[in-house]
Amino acid sequence: MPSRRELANAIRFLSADAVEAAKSGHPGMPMGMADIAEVLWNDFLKHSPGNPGWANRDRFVVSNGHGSMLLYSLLHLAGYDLPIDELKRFRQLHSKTPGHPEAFHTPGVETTTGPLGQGLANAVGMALAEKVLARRFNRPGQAVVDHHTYVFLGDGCLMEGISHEACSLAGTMKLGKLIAFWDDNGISIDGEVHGWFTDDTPARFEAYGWQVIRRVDGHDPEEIAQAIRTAQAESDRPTLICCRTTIGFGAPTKAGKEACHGAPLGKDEIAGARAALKWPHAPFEIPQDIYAGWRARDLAGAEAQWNAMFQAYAQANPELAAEFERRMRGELPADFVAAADAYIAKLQAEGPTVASRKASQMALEAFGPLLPELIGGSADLAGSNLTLWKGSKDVNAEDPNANYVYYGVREFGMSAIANGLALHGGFLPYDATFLVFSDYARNALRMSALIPTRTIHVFTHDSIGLGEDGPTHQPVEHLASLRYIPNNHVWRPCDAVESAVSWKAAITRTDGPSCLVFSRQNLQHQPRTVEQVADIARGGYVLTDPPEARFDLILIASGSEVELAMQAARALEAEGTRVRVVSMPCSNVFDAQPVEWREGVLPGWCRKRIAIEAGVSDFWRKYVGLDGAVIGIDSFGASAPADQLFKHYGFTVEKIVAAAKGL
Ligand SMILES: Cc1ncc(C[n+]2csc(CCOP(=O)(O)OP(=O)(O)O)c2C)c(N)n1
Ligand SMILES: [Mg+2]
Repeated sequence: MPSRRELANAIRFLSADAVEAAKSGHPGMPMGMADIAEVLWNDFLKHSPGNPGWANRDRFVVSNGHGSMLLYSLLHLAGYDLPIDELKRFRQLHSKTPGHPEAFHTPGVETTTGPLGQGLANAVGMALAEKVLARRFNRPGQAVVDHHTYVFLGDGCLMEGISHEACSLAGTMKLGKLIAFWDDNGISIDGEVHGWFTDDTPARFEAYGWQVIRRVDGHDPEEIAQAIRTAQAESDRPTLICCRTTIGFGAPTKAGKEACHGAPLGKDEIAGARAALKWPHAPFEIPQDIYAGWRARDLAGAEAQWNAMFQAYAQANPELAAEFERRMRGELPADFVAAADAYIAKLQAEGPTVASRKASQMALEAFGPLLPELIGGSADLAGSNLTLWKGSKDVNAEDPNANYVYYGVREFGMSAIANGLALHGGFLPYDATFLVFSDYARNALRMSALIPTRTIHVFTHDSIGLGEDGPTHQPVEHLASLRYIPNNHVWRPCDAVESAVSWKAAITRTDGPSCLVFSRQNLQHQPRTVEQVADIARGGYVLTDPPEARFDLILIASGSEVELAMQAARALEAEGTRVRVVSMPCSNVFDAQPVEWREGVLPGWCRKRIAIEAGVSDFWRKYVGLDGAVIGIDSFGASAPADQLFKHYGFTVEKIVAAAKGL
């Protein structure tokens, strides 16, 4: 039987040799954290290499994602479907081993990491998911949901502000099954961290309400194992294990130095490490006894035990078991779509004139009772975002149906935690803040689209229409910039009906996130035929046409500007101009429609077009072309009542009529 050090050295050399072959990558972290990973994976981690989607597996996140080769080595050695050839193709096009770990790309990778600190926040979301799901589904003697969330992190993750947001909340929420390993190696890219990172990290985490295990030798398997046992014994507080390590452990001249953080070691240095660590094997050659050592534990037994338990559980609680499986598969209840459509039809008939943020809350009231997987929250703006509905229950309360997180003022942490909730499975998360503060959450929004996760980001106070709070609170460039994130769907509905449709679209979407953008002020209901109600889901559709077949001009608008476009259309009609009005609640979805649809809505022969949106004008050029005009805002807003602001910035019937005449 190989020694623990030999098992860990397999990680070290797979990592260093893969980086060498790729001529790029990060050998230092995998060589430094190899001993910790070896103990965690071989003695503690509950997982199923042949069944990476096993619902009750421990979650393992590498938040310092530059150490991706550590994870790929672990997955390979433990027997996941990641052959050695994929490690040889580290960082190459279409390999299973991209530069940083990518979820849904490599079996066993739980989340996409690389942007430092965010994996840690995802892990907080996963631990929260475990806790809330356990309360809902576990029965005495049948802990269907009962696993840990382990996360590796580096100095960089701790320097990032998001680590404060996420870890502060994790302490408050008492996520006792979250266990974090700090790679305390004193090094980041620019060198020894004492010039830029001198926090008392253990004291900081104690202040958050965490259990902190100090001064663990990250190269001593016994100390590591003892720390993990102590961490597991704590049920209320998350645990931070502070592991002193040497970056690039084993490299003769580069160990302990930033030189091995993010560059190949080089031929001589690797040869020196082979000699120092007594690893005589050629690159990518792993002796059978090393593989055997990595696969010695009876993992299948634990999974079989769980399966047997789940079977008994399902017999005793068939509905609960079916519901658990449905939620973990991420499938909606069978009756959801029909119920949503009935609600939307009813709204169209009733025609309420409300703020779209209010319409959003109405949609939550209608859809929430149908969706136990819905888990909401807001960054301390519940009363403004209108994210609470009658069924909302604080996750901190001991309620089996808890479904609401008071995130506090932590936008970035919130959205990254929501992504973690989605990744864990069993939940459909929505989060919320003012649209202008989407910037604070920005990279987590990008990550929802990239991973991708089904996360719903609610943003209210969508324009100068929020009024007196002024330019700091008035988004201008945000709508366009969110639309530019690939795979992101940004909905800005014009009334209660479009609001409900955008909620339905976000809920039924399976391959990415949606941003739902709502107004503070009331928005007038728009009349529609049954067909037009169905058209909303296309992202852009004809809201009104002149009685004659032909029209002279197209007005395109979103959100609060749609009613203005309708008023302008009537004024233009009175003067003899025949106008089509296009409502464009989601340009991302519209752009993905077949050309026939897009051409049907915006026919090429009609070059007289005006787009109207209280945001930057450039975005709309692609729809109006050089012959058209855009009425937008290309400066910051101002503090004043909303109706005065709309006038001041030219959102008036007169301005639109004048623009039409100028085409
Ligand atoms: C948000 C973010 N900023 C910057 C980077 C670039 N970056 C990658 S690793 C790193 C240094 C991290 O230091 P540490 O976590 O101590 O890693 P170690 O060198 O110890 O492996 C930086 C700045 C990044 N990946 N993400
Ligand atoms: Mg470091």
